[in-house]
Amino acid sequence: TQALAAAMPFNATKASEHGFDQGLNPPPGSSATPESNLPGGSTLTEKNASNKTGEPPPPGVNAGTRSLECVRSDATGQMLTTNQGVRIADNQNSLKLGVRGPALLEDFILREKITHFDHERIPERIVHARGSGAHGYFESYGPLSHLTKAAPFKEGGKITPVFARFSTVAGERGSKDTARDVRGFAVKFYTDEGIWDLVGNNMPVFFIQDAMKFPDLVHAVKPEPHHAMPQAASAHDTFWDFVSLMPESTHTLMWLMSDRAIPRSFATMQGFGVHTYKLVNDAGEVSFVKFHWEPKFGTHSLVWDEAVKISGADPDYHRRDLWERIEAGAFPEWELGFQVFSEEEGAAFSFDILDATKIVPEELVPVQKVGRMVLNRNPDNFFAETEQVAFCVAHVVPGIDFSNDPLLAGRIHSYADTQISRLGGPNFHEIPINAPLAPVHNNQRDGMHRQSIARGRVSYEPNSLGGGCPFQAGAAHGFVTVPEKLQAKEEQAKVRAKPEKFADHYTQATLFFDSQTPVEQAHIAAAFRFELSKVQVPAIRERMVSSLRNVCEPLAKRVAAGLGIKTLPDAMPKALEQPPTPEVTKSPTLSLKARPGDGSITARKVAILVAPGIVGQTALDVHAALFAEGAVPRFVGPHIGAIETADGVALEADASFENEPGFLFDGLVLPDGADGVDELASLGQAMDFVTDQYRHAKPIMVMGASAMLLDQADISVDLPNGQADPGIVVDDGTGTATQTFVKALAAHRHPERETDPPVL
Ligand code: HDE
Repeated sequence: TQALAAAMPFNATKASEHGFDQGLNPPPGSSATPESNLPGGSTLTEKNASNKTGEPPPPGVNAGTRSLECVRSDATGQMLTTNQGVRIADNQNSLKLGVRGPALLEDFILREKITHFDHERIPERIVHARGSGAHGYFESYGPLSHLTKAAPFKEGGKITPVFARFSTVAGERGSKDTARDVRGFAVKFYTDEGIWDLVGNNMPVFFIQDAMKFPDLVHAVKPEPHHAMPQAASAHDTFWDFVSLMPESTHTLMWLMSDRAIPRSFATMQGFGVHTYKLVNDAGEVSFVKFHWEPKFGTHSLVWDEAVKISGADPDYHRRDLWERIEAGAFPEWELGFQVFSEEEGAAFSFDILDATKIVPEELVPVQKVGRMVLNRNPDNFFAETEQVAFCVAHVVPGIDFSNDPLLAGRIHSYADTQISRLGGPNFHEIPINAPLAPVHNNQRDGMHRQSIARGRVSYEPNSLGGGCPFQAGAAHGFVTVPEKLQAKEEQAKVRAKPEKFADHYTQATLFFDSQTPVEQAHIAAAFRFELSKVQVPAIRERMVSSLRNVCEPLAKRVAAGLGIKTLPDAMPKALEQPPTPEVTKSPTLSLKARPGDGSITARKVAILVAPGIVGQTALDVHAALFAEGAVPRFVGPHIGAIETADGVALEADASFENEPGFLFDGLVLPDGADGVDELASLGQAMDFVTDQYRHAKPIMVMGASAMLLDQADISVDLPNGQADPGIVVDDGTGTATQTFVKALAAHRHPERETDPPVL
């Protein structure tokens, strides 16, 4: 190589022009090579020492944040400068001709500051504008080489850094977190072989079957164009007009009206890839796969009344929860599951695996757990990381490939395209949060905001001037699209049409409804009633009821009764009168009851009510016991700060009835001490606290004198059927109450007592 170099007429200081190894890197010390571009820079051995604290990292490895190190800035102890690095002497006054004179155009410091400010917003995402993200890692359980050659699954224990973002869909960037909506569940894997984005939702099905309908769906659900209302809500005419005319959306509507649409937190949601994807192994063998994320802490939801109240008291409820869990070290965690089936198996199913409005029931194809994801680091800067992260369905790595799902096809196009206007050009992959850890070399050049400085004069391929570099990786190393057998000749015509099984719009909607518990079914009926009652055009309400008659007659009747529709409209004509017989007619795993999680109370928020005159010691004891179990107990009183206790024990209220009302907590402890309890009983806000906890079916622990608070709130410790309410734990002094309460908290909610909504 040296000899060849010497023989060629080229500038010796630019050896890279000729692609010689030695020339690819600058001479030692002449510049810093970004660590992420070093060969082997993607082997993930580095400890994630926190730049914020300098402390060793929490358990887990997170090399994904490493490439962000070179762009993190910290102003501690630094002087203020312009963007050009010129120190600013006075940041209070613009430059004027005399103290009372006109401001001068010459003031480059003022103009730079204001100009930058004028442009500091970027367009929000068209959908999923409201969201929150965090860093973490994915750990593979075992080698999956028989299924896929994808880098994250190469060996057991393999760690791949990730960045995950959760979102609502319809609301704008500043809208509330607890809207009734689908939640986005997007994960960026910084794999050794490039970026893999798994851009999913917290529901396994979607409203439409073909990308052609996506702009219509989004226009229908977004605020209506004439008056820009309602914000972050599907309860309006245009949404229900559209979906009632699109029976393929019925299955997803059942999910949207279910408790899944009002999650308790991002950490307690399932996630789904939705589409069928392909896995490819080294031998080129293909399996079909559905991706599932299963939360360690269970799948839990809010009730509607609670969600409505929370949206007023804390619109950042989910964002705050995610942030606080991670800061507290109660790291959100999910297991990744694969449902794997062959092409032949898929072809034999009663539904089409290319139809995103269908699930593959777990009873038909079990979910195998292949690894876990832990989110263990909050971003340093929301804009730089969470806002600028760009997920793209087209980002796949060798070992993963697309199916022919027509909805997926549109997505493969849309995501990179939308970033061009949202992030200002085609170089968004260079923004640090989006940059792969794997090295990037190609002949793409220039464009707005280009960061990398491509060396040499070659930007084309084939070339000889660059020694042929960068060269094709070939099938052994590069991404190869799975070859697919051509269809039978008669199916090869170019058509705008759908396969026949796509026309079965109701079988799985019925499967979902029939698999829910009676309480969950009541919530679904109530949600339809609420949403449709907001629709002003009666014909739309009736059309929806006529469609529901194809799902479940009693559901249709219940919704109709809730809307004051006396005579049921005729059932909507079906596109497919005789759909294939489904493999399963009940799938218990679709109910939240089947997804309790690990039984822990990690990160559950518990309010311990306090007021002057309560017994301090027992309150502190419960606090300590709950804290030891991983919960987040808070003393909540008439005001924050010191509270005088009956036994003289020092106690500080963390929150007040007005700054953290009852519905923000997962459980409630009522204290002992007659004077304190009298005080609580006299306060409307304290009694609302108790009533909301009961009404929302949350656990309540009652100590000593507090029993009278239940009486005053007209709360029975028994259920209507006479059995003891398992969610109300009365401390009988035997010392077991706290443990019983912990179990009641782990169950999350006690719907046995629920009369809200009333059963029709
Ligand atoms: Fe998206 N979707 N989508 N989507 N989607 C976007 O991309 C789109 C669909 C999902 O946290 C946009 O960067 C089309 C299904 C998530 O940044 C946009 C179609 C699923 C996120 C877009 C769909 C999703 C998006 C807006 C039908 C679940 C947020 C901003 C053909 C599997 C990612 C952006 C984040 C975001 C297009 C349907 C999930 C406009 C065309 C189905 C989680 O490109």
